[in-house]
Amino acid sequence: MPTKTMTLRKPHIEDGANIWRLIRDTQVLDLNSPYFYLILCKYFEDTCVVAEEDHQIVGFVSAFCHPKSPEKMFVWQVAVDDSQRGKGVASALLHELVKRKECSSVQFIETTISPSNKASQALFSKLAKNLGTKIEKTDQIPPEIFPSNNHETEQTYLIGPFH
Ligand code: 9YT
Repeated sequence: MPTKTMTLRKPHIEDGANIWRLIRDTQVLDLNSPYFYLILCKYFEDTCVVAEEDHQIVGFVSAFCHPKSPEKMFVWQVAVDDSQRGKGVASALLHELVKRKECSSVQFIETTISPSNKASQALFSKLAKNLGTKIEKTDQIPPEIFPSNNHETEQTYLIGPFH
């Protein structure tokens, strides 16, 4: 059996539909509109990473630099297909992002994670450790400001400084 190789690369607009399917199938992340993912791929490709195996998208991370504080990058969603669990794909996606030349002036990562998403909390704690920096909880986005009344709190985490 040949060993499958995974490619980590920037997304392009044609990936948007498959990224939308990947996010939908996680059943954990907030599914945005298909057009949202197309636009992310078209305009934010420098801060998004796709993991591809056998021409299938099996992982995705979306992020953007704060418009007013470009040294801070907001990591929006990290998604890995169920078939890839336990292989370190999410961690590889984040490390790929941090080492991009376009992200060389980034010193902090901000992200939000729901209290029930322990896997994502562990992922970002490990990232902070690997980058030799700290992770701390900052503000929260409370359930009552979402349009539906069944959204969990989004806890904000700040990782850094690094680089
Ligand atoms: C790091 C991450 O994937 N956070 C998810 C934030 C939010 N619940 C969403 O967009 O799914």
